[in-house]
Amino acid sequence: MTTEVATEADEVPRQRSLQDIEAFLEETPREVSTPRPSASMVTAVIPTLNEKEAIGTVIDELREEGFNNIVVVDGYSKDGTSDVAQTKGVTVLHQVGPGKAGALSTAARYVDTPYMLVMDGDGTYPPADAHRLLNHADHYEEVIGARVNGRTNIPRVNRIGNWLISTVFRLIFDVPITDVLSGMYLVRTARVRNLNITSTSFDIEVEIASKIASTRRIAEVPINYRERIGEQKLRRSDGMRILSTLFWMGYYNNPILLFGSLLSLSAIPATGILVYTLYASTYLHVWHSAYALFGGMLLLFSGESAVISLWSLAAKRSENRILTELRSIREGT
Ligand SMILES: Nc1nc2c(ncn2[C@@H]2O[C@H](COP(=O)(O)OP(=O)(O)OP(=O)(O)O)[C@@H](O)[C@H]2O)c(=O)[nH]1
Ligand SMILES: [Mg+2]
Repeated sequence: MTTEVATEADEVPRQRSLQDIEAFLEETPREVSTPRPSASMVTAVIPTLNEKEAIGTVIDELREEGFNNIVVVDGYSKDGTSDVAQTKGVTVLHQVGPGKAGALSTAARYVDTPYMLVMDGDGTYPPADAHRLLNHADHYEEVIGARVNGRTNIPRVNRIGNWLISTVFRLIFDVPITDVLSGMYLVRTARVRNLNITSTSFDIEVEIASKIASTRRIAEVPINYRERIGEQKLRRSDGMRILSTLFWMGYYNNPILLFGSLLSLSAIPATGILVYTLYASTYLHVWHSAYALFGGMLLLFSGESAVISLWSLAAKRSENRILTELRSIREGT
């Protein structure tokens, strides 16, 4: 007799909503009443790629704030970053798997505290602000530090890209997150370990947040952002990769919304065809009945697609409200 074994691939988010509801209903009350974690329950995870200039200061500042569990996950830096980190007496790992995503997957397998505080090794995120994240750790699986003060330290192109991605993220997942690409966030280690991460680069933040957003246990608090020390590692091509990951996460979360929105874009060629037909009829005195029919049908089709995508958005939001309501009943709030 053969026994069917469910593989990780079987659990890809196709049935995510049902799984989330089941997971939610199975949550133990013990988890709900977890007190604010102390710094000893947190491991600061710092992914680094050639951050020799800043890493020493980042480690010192973390210790000053009481974070003594520190893991630097190095991406095989050539500038001696790992040597500097080792001299500071912290754990240094060398990542398995590509990009920043590989570094965080490696950390999740290693870390043995309940929480991971992820932050860049470039001196931009003040460790003092990490306490703000900890204050909310009992209610959420992920708390993001939203870069509210010092936004001018984010390069202009990144600021625009970040705004665009966060706006689309909010629309798809219906959670109040304004800085989904922030490099500083507190997350439950077990949750990251079980996420079945598929990102390979800077898209890791969007992947973690998307997967956690479906459980409604994600929040953000304002933090400060400082000038970067050393050279930026994020490239333009990373922006495209982040968008593509967001596209797939959106597809798994609400495919009707995604395809409905894309199909409703057919309103653009439809309008073009109809405007031309009108122009030809008025000024050239030629009537293109086939164009008029095709343009009209395309416009009708895009209108229907828009209605369907709005309907699916409303349905998803109702589902989210029910989940939130169930949670507050469970927590007695
Ligand atoms: N281990 C590892 N770390 C990486 C890799 N790529 C980037 N990092 C680190 O990830 C962190 C974020 O990279 P940054 O270049 O700061 O990217 P960013 O924060 O989006 O861009 P900035 O606005 O310039 O800070 C930094 O600490 C990098 O050193 C990688 O491939 N492996
Ligand atoms: Mg950075």
